[in-house]
Amino acid sequence: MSYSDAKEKYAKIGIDTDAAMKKLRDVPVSLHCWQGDDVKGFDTDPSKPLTGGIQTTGNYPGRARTYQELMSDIDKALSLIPGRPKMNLHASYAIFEDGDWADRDKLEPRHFKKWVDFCKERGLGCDFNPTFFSHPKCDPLTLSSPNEETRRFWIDHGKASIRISKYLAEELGEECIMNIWTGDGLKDIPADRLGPRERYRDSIDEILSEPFDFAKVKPCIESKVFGIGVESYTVGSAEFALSYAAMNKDKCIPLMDNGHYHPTEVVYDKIPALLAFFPEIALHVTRPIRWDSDHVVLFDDETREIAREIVRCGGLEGRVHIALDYFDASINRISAWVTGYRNTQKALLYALLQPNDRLKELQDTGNFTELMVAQEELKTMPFGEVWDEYCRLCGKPADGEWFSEIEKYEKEVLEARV
Ligand code: RNT
Ligand code: ZN
Repeated sequence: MSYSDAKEKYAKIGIDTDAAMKKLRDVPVSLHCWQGDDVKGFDTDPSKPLTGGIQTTGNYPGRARTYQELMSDIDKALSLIPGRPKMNLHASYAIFEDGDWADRDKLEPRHFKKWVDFCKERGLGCDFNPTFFSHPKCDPLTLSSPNEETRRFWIDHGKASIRISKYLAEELGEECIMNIWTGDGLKDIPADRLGPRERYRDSIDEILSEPFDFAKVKPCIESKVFGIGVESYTVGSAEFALSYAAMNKDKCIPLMDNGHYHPTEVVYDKIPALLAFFPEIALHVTRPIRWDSDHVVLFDDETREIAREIVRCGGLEGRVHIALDYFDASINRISAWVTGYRNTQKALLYALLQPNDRLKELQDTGNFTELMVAQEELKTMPFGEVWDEYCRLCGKPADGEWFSEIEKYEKEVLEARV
């Protein structure tokens, strides 16, 4: 079957494949820099383990160790992904040269100048994340610490991050989503569950008192259920994060990571629940296996359903900010980036090729028999042809055409990193 045959088949159920592809090409999806180096960053000792309750597993050779290596790997990934990528940086990826090291509370926009140049040369926007983990001042609490000096240090880091996010947004001419996530929590049964949450709330209040234009910088609050080593109590729980965002709608938005809920909870159902109240929400798309394991995103039921809700709820019109968040150190890291990014694009394209108005009408008229038949038949539509055409339109390789590039890069570049 050719693309034109597929196009005709979709046209018969009222779908304009060209329009779907055109729409997807304008949707920003953030590529997370941290898949390239196992979330190590450049500001602390890379031999130290990650903290904050997150974990990378595996030791596949070729991890990027410097900003030059990381940028080169990102370039390789960018050459193999269709769509409209945007960078997503963590504060720990500040670039220090000539002894210009600064601790996290003292970071300045200039430490991200090289990233701005990188993004400008490639026409990319950039999102940002303060880094509240993997640092000697995690006691292990940060913004919720009872130690005032520690808490102050992290508030200052948050404020510095707002200034950096402003710089990124202004320089690159695209809004910067700035996500606040901490791994704050306790390993064992707490004696006080309220105190840390009140301090966390007050700390975010202070961070967001740093002036910024909400049209350019979008602070987010990301919740979590638990982390490794902090199994008994998470300060920034779902109720905490959502309540904070709901009470501060004029200056922040909620962020849902689909690895951060109990295993039978699904983020796709939470998307419309939140959109009934929030003008905008943000997502971290990941693949949790039994826990927040951050496996590479696949073209699986959960990802497809997330994409369907984004599309059906008008999320592509700027209401849902999409970012990837996973880190697998057990396979070629560039392939991990490319596979997850392409699958996210695939899921969005797949969602754009659904006759949503017709399906909704069947639901609203109580025609559940036909709704089931229609939804099932959609699954065998010739989606692959449209996907390949989309890759071609974006000037990127179709399926079956990109993996040899990864193998070549591994041989020529990654294997030399010893
Ligand atoms: C951790 C959160 C958080 C991080 C990144 C590195 O569980 O998902 O978003 O993964 O900030
Ligand atoms: Zn996340």
